[in-house]
Amino acid sequence: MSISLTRYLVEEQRDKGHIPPELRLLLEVVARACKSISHAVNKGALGGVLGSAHTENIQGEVQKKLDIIANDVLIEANEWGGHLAAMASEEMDDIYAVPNRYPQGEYLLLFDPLDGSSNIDVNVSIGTIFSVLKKNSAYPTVSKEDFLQKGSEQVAAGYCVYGPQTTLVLTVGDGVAMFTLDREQGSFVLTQDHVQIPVDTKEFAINMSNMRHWDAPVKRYIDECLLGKEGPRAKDFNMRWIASMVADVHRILTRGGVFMYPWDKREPNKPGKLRLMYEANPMSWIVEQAGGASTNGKTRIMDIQPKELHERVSVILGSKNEVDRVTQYHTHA
Ligand code: P6P
Repeated sequence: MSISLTRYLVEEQRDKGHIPPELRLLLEVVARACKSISHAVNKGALGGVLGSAHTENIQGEVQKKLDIIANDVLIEANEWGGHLAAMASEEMDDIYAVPNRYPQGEYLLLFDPLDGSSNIDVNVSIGTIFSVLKKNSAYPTVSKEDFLQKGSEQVAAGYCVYGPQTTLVLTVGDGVAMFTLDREQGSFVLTQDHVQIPVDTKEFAINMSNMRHWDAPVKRYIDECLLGKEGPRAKDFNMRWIASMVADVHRILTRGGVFMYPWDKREPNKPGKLRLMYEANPMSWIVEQAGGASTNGKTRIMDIQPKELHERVSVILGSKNEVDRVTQYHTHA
């Protein structure tokens, strides 16, 4: 008997009391939006959705057509439901307050609507990452400051990877569950519950072309991996880099590994490339809920107090013993 996402969320709400009805309904809407995005992604060239939109986002990155389509799908699916006060997106400079014509809710939804978009045109897995916070202030209006909460304040986090399968991965604080899209039924079906990341691994994910720019602790860790059996680790390592965080993290959730996008000397005043609020925080909660760890090399990512909505962070996440080792190289250099 297969368990649908709806049934999983009803049981998390009704039987376990982990989430209130409003949050359950919000997550169902987000999942439906991911289904629509998956449909658009799967059309590819046939849907005229590939290529550049010839616009830039706040990150100064050229937006792909599908970046904007995915963003619009999430906004339009979520703005009328009455669950949200506002949304924030990698693709929008400022927050998007729910229009006055709709009821205001108590939740804040943050997302990277289509992460890994450099892979869209070459048919490599991409994904949507989302994070849910509660609007704590009692003021009727909502501001950017309402979003600036630590990752430890999240009430739900997830991603949807658009690959050979479309798989939604979710945590509401009761472990990590994976749901695969059954295209015939049009529904997400539970395919793995209580996901656990092996604490040890022989696989690392990093963009090796940046090696000459790395800080010493990162260089030490990767050099030791490359020395393999002959080196201090006394085992050979494998390397993967999909350049799509969602796909790399999904592999790590499935078979272990360590993912690293560390600070480097190319832009020394930037703490890293990845964004804290809607990439690192949701992925960190998922990884920790699956028994893994996630730091910026020195600090638990979910303990970082955000100062800006689009701030970046250095990310080391995955198999606990490897993340602990990389962190130790930074803190006990
Ligand atoms: P690079 C995608 O653009 C992204 O934000 C992450 O999904 C991915 O891990 C990283 O950037 C890839 O960066 O520098 O290797 O292209």
